[in-house]
Amino acid sequence: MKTFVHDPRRRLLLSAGGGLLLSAVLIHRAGAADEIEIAMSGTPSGSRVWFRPRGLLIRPGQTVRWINREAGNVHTTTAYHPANGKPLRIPTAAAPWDSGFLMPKESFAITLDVPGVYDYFCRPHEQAGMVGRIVVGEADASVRPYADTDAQLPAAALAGFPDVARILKGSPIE
Ligand SMILES: [Cu+2]
Repeated sequence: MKTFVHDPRRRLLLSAGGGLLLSAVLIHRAGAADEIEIAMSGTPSGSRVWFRPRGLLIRPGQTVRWINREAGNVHTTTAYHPANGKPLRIPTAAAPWDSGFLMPKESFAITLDVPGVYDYFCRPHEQAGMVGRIVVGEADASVRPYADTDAQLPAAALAGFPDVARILKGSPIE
């Protein structure tokens, strides 16, 4: 329930009393039981930006929702895919996504069904290393995925992908 702690509705309801909080919890569970949040955030000055977690393991069919948790910066979540002008770094059978610019508090969700490794980035901040990696189901931990396209990515982006073996251990990687 870590994502829920950051929900601004909860803070409001907490101050309004326990009864209201209980109903908020029930609504949350009914509406987003299987969604996993990835926050888009950064330092107030914008000097550092990130997806959190940037490394995530999910089951096929789970939904991931990116939310812009900043007050004054826009972000995107964009799959590394030729449709987005980038090399392919998601499973070949998977559909690409591009959220477009998300203003503060806006969000974008997708459901990932095809097992494998998904690399994605933020359009305005790829050069600053704002990237993430999701492993859906199983993946080969012994190979470095998409190594053939590494040279086409900014160094800061490449440095941002957690190792698949580390993601497969199961704990979200900040
Ligand atoms: Cu960004």
